[in-house]
Amino acid sequence: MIKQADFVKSAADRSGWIDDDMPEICFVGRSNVGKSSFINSITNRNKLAKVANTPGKTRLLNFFNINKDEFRIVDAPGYGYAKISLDMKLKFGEMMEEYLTSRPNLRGVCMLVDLRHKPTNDDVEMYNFLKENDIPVFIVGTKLDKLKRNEISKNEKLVKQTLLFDEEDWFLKVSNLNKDNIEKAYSIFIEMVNKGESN
Ligand SMILES: Nc1nc2c(ncn2[C@@H]2O[C@H](COP(=O)(O)OP(=O)(O)OP(=O)(O)O)[C@@H](O)[C@H]2O)c(=O)[nH]1
Ligand SMILES: [Mg+2]
Repeated sequence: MIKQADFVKSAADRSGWIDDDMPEICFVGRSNVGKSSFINSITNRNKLAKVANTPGKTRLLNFFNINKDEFRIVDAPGYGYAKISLDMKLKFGEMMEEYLTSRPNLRGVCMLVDLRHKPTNDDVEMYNFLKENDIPVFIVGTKLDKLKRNEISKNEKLVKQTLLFDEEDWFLKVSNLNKDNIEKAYSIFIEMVNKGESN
């Protein structure tokens, strides 16, 4: 269980990263997918990560210390928000690529997708990028509460097929609204942290 979560700092680039050996799990996902809500759900904190009404606002990596030095969560800006400038998009891509390809602390990525819809091209590109770089991925499908009973397994299949989901990765369907399956996330984070360490 996550008993303690503390915001450490924000970083715009490599100069802001923390210089130590603590394992990190980076959270990525399309704007508005429910990333901040999920971070708040798993940490049991209402306002740890801001639940923004304006999508695409965060342009920094935000570092959170979990359970007093067990591991860190790194919250990345949402991607795929149409209204940001091309310049911002390029800066975002550069920042993410630099972090995801050259951060020794990185043990895996927690990637959020909206269970209601087929993953977007941006989602597919992100997952491809992670797999090409041999990064373990934990796919979290959000907004489970919005699905009808008969849509649940159908939509899970569509998400997995569209992403070409790697069966070595992790997959969990959650609702941040009624907290369905939220309690299952922590043990997956720990598995990722431990698996990465033995590599
Ligand atoms: N019904 C339902 N709504 C959700 C769920 N998770 C998030 N939301 C809602 O979706 C909207 C976006 O949630 P955020 O957590 O701000 O999304 P985000 O991915 O952090 O968005 P950005 O920071 O803008 O990229 C908010 O209105 C949330 O209340 C969920 O599991 N179920
Ligand atoms: Mg957010």
